[in-house]
Amino acid sequence: MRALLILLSLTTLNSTFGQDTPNPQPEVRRGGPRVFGQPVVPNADDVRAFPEPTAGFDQKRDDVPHGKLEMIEYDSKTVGTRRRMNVYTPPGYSTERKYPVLYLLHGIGGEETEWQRYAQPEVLLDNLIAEGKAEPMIIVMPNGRAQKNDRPEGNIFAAAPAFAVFEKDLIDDVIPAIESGYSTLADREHRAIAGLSMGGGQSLNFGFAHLDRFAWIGGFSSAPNTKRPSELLPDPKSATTLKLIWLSCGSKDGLFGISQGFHSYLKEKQVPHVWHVTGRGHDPPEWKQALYYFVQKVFRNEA
Ligand code: FER
Repeated sequence: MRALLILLSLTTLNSTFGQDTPNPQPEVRRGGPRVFGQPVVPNADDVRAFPEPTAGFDQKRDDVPHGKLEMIEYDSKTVGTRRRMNVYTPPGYSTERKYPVLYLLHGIGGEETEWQRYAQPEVLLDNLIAEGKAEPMIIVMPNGRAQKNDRPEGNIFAAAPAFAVFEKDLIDDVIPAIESGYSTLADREHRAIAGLSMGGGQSLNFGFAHLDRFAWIGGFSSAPNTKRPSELLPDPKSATTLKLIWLSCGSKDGLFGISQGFHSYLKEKQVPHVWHVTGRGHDPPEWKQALYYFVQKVFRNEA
């Protein structure tokens, strides 16, 4: 269904965003549009950084403590509306302690419930925290479509500009609301940003533009809203202050070239980063395992 929607939306997409979007748009060829862009040209280092997770990693367990998911509202000065976000607090969450925060962004057809539906971050985190494999953290899943009607309705590609506006909403409205409503460690070393597809592009664009705010950045299967590598990181030396740059993608994903291109740039500039390539496509299981490994690296010194 998602693929169908994307297919149907493609003609409008090219006329609407072809001029403004920095990465190449899917080309329209005789015989129909090339959904999701360029053919994948694999390189020798396009390999897994992490194994397939072991069975049960995503199963809710009765023998571990559970965190909490809650849907909250905040006033968005940027959009001029009250907006919703889904917030995970870890097991035993207490105002006696302060927690690091991961801002986790959805894809072009999603909204604030998408990560919950695709990957159940609350289950992954409860299990990992119980095993001592992830730091107790707050996970904020906002709505990255910063416009008055933020539902994924109609031509979902038409809302692409609102995904760029979300930079302001995130910095001016979302983060302050979280930091006043929850017991957080409010410095860059305790703030991470990651997302899938459109949200991966947002995470790279916003993360690198705000190195003073985020020390951990992850792009999963990042979409063509991602800025070009030299725009993301014009001064590679500035990346030395980052604790983690994570890039992952499935080798069957037609958007692969975007992640691969940024990885090649980072490699050429000798900027340390994680490059995790699976054999998957552009799909929820890809993002679930990416999140599973990403959360094991953030807020830990050995990352
Ligand atoms: C595009 C192809 C895919 C695009 C965005 C996407 C803005 C996003 C996909 C997703 O979020 O799953 O050309 O342009």
